[in-house]
Amino acid sequence: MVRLPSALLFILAVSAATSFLPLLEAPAAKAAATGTVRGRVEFLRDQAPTERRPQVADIGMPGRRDVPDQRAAVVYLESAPRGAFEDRAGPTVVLDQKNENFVPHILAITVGTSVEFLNSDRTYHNVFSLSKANSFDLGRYPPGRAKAVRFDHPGIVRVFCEIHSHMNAFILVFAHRHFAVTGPQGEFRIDGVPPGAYTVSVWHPTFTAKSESVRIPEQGGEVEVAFVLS
Ligand SMILES: [Cu+2]
Repeated sequence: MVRLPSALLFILAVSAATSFLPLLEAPAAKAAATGTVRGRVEFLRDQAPTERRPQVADIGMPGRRDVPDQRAAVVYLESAPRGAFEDRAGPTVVLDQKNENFVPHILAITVGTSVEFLNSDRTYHNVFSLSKANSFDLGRYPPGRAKAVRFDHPGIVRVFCEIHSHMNAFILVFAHRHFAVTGPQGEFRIDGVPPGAYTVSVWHPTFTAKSESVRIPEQGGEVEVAFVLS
């Protein structure tokens, strides 16, 4: 028979004893329990030729960055859980203008966020929006300058440039923070969701919106959702 060192025997004895006391650990674990809604957004059909994504081999090649990201979608919870409205910090995010494109093409923010429209081009731009809740017109401004707009109302804000008709972007303004813009592979992740039942929806500029029901269990954990847009 293998002889165990006495120190190891002691550890085994302690762990055996504590395993009969699960109640001691439960409160701490329960207080921190939130869940994650994660998954992927895929597309059933191809989009316009402009959807071509930059490849690693293209880095440094001219013209490639002029293609806006046509695959980006926004995934969000339809109804916000309790506590979702408490942290309106009013941050600032940058929406760049590069090679006569808005970068990113799709931006998702919370109400109270200021968006700085930076001009990184060598030409003038004139950013404006006719959206009902958040209309603005920044006028013409030169390279290197930035002008900011604070978005105080939830909704979808379509953004254009008065000088370059092909320039457009979308800003989704949410009344809560439970949303995510999809990554390069269509992946998304919404963290910090309290236990409960939710409707999770996906929005894309040209594809039909979709919704799924999810439930974050009491003990927290990850829930996976797959969207296929057509
Ligand atoms: Cu422009």
